[in-house]
Parts: sequence; C-alpha cells; structure tokens
Amino acid sequence: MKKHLVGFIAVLLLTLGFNAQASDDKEKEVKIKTSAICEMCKERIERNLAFEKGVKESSLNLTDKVITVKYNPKKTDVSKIKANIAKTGYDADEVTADEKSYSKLPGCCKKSSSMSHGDHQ
Ligand SMILES: [Cu+2]
Repeated sequence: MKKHLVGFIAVLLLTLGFNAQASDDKEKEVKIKTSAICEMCKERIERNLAFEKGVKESSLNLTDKVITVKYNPKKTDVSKIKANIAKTGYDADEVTADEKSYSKLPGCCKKSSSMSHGDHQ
C-alpha cells in the first residue's frame, strides 16, 4: 500500500512537472526599455523585430519608450531580441545601440544630443 502511494505521488509530481514545462514553452512576454523617440523609431524597431525568428508580436509605447515583445522561448530569447533592437540602432535596456546603425538613423531619431560625445564623421 505504501509503495503504491509513493508511486502515485511520483506520477503526480511528474505530471505536474510536465505541465509546468509545457506552459513554459508557450509564448512569453518581455518588456524592454529602448531609446526610441518618434513614430518612425517605433515602426523601425517593430518592423525589424518582426523579422527576428521566434518573435510573434511587438508593440512600442512611445510615452515610456518601453517595447513589449511576445516571443516563443523555444526559438529565441531576451538577449537575441535586445541584440536585434541594438542592431536597429537603439538601446535595449543594458545593451547599447549598434554604432553603425545608429549613425544611419535620421537626426530626429537620435538620442538627445545634449550629451556631447564625439559623434563626428
Ligand atoms: Cu524617430
């Protein structure tokens, strides 16, 4: 009887474990702070993210500059999503914008120029 009970509990725990894992495979959501400024930035970032494997949906809020990305954790992860945004020319949390992409952005889309850093060509 005791053995059966132990077996039953083991099966129960396994089932619960699998269920937890299964729900983990479903789409996840992450919020990333970007350096987007205007509507063009928003479109640019969202468009490029749409090409990133595993990204299902992204929506940038221009008020707080936070982008909400829905993704498949089996196909991509947060660091790849941040790298994609950086490659577009924008900061993504602790990841700084790719310099080359950033330099190609229209002037209105660049981070506040009040912080002077040698950005001459
Ligand atoms: Cu812009």
